[in-house]
Amino acid sequence: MRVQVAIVGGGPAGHLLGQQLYKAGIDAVVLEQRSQAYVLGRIRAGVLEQGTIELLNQVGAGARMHREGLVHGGIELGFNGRHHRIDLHKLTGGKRVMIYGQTELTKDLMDARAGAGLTTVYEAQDVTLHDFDSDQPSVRYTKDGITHEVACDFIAGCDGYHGVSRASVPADSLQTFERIYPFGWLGVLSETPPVSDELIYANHERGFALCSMRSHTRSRYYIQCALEDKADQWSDDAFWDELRRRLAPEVAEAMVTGPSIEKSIAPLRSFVAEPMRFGRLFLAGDAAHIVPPTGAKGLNLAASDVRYLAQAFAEFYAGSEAGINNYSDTCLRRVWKAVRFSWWFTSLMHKFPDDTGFGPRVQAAELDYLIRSEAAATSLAENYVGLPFE
Ligand code: FAS
Ligand code: PHB
Repeated sequence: MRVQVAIVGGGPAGHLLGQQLYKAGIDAVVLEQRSQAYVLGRIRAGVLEQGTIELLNQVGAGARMHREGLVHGGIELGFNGRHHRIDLHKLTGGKRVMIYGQTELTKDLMDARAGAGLTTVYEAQDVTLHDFDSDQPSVRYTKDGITHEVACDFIAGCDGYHGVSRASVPADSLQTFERIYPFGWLGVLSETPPVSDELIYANHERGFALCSMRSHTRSRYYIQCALEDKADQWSDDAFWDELRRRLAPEVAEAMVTGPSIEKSIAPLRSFVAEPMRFGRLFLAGDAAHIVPPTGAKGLNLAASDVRYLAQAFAEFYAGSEAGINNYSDTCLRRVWKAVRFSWWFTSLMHKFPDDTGFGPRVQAAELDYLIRSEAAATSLAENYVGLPFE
């Protein structure tokens, strides 16, 4: 097989890149190690920035998002037994975010790709990358016991944190930066009406809690948990009790509980690999960076990476190498701002095990500053809705 771009990884980054390239008349193949059902079974992100929404519109995969997604103009900060609304819409001159599950977004992109008759190879095993330091790179994979080779002009490494793409780069060509947080998030999905119209981020002495949703009938809740916790150690009742302990009384009182339809623990880390380009190999999304989900940036950063990458490939085929040469620096300027915001919001809202009285006092001061200063609230708001693209 020969294509212009071989995309490794069929998550949101891979499929969003694939759809943009299709619209630009650039042929590509998506190679995904898991089955389509497995990819769609992973419950992950829920908040889309304006820029991500616009990309889905541009590639013709936004119709169901606009029908079923929930547009939010604010978030709530909970602390000291009360909630305070941050008016995102007012503070950012009219911007909002969309609540629409990553699973749904990925399904819409997969359906759009299949509808256009484009090739995604699911259950592509033993993917290996070759000669990306030359102008004739290739990718090999095994499917049903047969080894296939894809000759291409470019390889897009959209295969996430544990993927093969970043792992294929010689260690001395890569610099990584990491911060591991001493806690995780225990997440529950339930067919229960959300407790609030908007998301509630709660700072509590027992730990962080987040009230989110997927629709008017399906809720997504998280509580900070110990790194050594296992999801199956937490009964549904234990989860609901702990969640309610961390919320204002009137919210806890109003909480509709029910059986969990998904329960999982995600570790929290900040991670950046630099640069994001190695010859004809370009990293995008979680393959290049990871942020703690507090700031709802992971999925949106993947979208902004592939927005720049699709533009860069289109410019290359139109005769300019400026886009591919600037890709890594352009992405990293935006990535580090999102890494900073996610680190700041995580540091503000979580209980740190080794914290003496100093840490919680500084958190309390920052929260008090946020609800009293329009400048402080504006900084949170403009980062949360997504900073402008360069
Ligand atoms: P993904 O990891 O989504 O996709 C990579 C794809 O590549 C996967 O389908 C994988 O199977 C495939 N792959 C891996 N290795 C391969 C190989 N060798 N060959 C072929 N294919 C390969 N973000 C938020 O904003 N909010 C959240 O609440 C949130 N929760 C998260 C919870 C968890 C457990 C995780 C892991 C991430 C979470 N994220 C969250 C971040 C998440 O949404 C990512 O940012 C988003 O999935 C990034 O998309 P991709 O870069 O496409 O990576
Ligand atoms: C979610 O709904 O999964 C979600 C929302 C906001 C976040 C993280 C996760 O910051």
